Amino acid sequence: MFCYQCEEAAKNEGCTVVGMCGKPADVANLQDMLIWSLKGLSYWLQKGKDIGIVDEEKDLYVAEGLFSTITNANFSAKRITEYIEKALRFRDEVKEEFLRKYEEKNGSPFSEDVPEAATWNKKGGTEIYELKGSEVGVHAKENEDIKSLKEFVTYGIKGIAAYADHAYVLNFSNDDILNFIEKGLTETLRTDITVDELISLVNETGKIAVDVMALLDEANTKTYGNPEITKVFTGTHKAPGILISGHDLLDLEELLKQTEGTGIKVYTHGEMLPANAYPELKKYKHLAGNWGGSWWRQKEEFEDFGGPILMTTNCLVPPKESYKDRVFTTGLVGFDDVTHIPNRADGKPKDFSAVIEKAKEIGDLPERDGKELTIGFAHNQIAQVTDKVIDAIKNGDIKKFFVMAGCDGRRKERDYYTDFASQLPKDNVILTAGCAKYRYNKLDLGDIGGIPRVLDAGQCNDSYSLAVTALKLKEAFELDDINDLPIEYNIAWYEQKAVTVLLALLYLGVKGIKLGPKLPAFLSENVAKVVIEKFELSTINSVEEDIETMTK
Ligand code: FSO
Ligand code: SF4
Repeated sequence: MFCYQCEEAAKNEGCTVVGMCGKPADVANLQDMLIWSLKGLSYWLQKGKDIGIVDEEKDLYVAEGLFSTITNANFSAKRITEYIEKALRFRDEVKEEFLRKYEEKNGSPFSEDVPEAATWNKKGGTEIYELKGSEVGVHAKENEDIKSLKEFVTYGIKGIAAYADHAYVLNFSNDDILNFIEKGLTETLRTDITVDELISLVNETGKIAVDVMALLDEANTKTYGNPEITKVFTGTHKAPGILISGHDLLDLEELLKQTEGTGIKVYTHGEMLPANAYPELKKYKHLAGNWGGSWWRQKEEFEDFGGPILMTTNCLVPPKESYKDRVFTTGLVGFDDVTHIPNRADGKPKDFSAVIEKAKEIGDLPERDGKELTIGFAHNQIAQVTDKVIDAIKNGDIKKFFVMAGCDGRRKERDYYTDFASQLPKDNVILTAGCAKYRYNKLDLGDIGGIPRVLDAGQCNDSYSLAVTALKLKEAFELDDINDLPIEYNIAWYEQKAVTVLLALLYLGVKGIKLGPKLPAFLSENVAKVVIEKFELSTINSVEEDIETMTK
């Protein structure tokens, strides 16, 4: 195996024996094989589109397959093998249809050279797939910079795929986005692609990243209303309870409907916290609050919670035996020997009765207190106080905004973000989104004239909200350049959705971003140099140094 897609890559080079995330070598190789198979499928889907063949089910499958390879989503060799087989089956179906129609149309058979991923066909199951995956994965022989740029695009596309899938389940889709996913993947199969072509593909990935976050924002707000300022309880009540984690709001809504009137309370964990601010979700009174912090604390927090836990998307840590029987996965999440709730079928909701039964069987959770969190500062809510914000900036009450969006992670060096937030002079406001917030959202950082000093816009995709806020301020101050605003960016990354968010910000022209705790291992020296120079990107130093330079 070789994997360097996340911030935890061993020695900041890559995991080679087992993932620091717990991903075993066989699963890593199978995921590489799945990505390669999806590239082959994309190749034929793109060819098909050229002659008018459209297959929405297969378009969406490319996104779903990619989503399953995001860090901490799926650790099951069995499930990934099934996904590979489906990808290969879909690939061959679309290929046959294309070849037939092409010949009908042109009077002669299709005769272009095709990449190996589009034709490879060796029966034999998991072992053969693992072997092939180890050949076609990241360490395949290729120029370092080309490889780096191809992976940069692929990881950005993985995040796009995840966000597109979230929007799709809420019935919001955009063909251009799904088309770009396939185009981008197909481009990475080219052996003659140049560095310049790949750099423009990276840029285009950033554009589509903005589009997909806008689509998901529309999907979430049209389905569940605009988030509103909400105070969230962080303890537990004396009643049976279910903890739900991940990013999928539809799973939460269906769980809330199925638990209504049962006496069971539902609590959010990690990236599900922002759900508490949506009117159409908070109307369920048994959506009782949030338990715990960000994903990496789950071993202790799931243990302590006591009730069943439903994982709807990535950010699963291999569960401990002590609570494994209380963990349920759904969607693209997978772990062997953990109960999986199947997908919706025939237009019916998912059936969460197994989770509900578990909560009843366990019975009451203890009554526990917890600090209240204030959330819900998405762009619509901030727009309502724009005048107040502008006045506060003009009269010097607010000196700067610090966008501290992104991910949290388990390494000690991330204490930097807690220290940065607590030492930041009191005339600065933090704008956050994603699970990075758990490093400072329980600190008492106060407010500036009623504006809290930590404004939480939501999940990592709601970084879009922060970009909208920045663009609105740019307009209000009649500025030509977004970089002239009193906004600094100190972003933390962990996995591929954060790569997508970063690409979106770069596409929007944001310069001078600090990315930490360190730069991605997948950026080769030359590629890192280009990104650093072109976008004035840098990584973090000491808290004191960074506060001094950034508050100037
Ligand atoms: Fe965090 Fe995990 Fe949302 Fe990521 S929960 S680390 S960027 O998946 O997706 O923010
Ligand atoms: Fe290593 Fe991250 Fe890949 Fe897991 S996802 S194997 S921690 S680089």
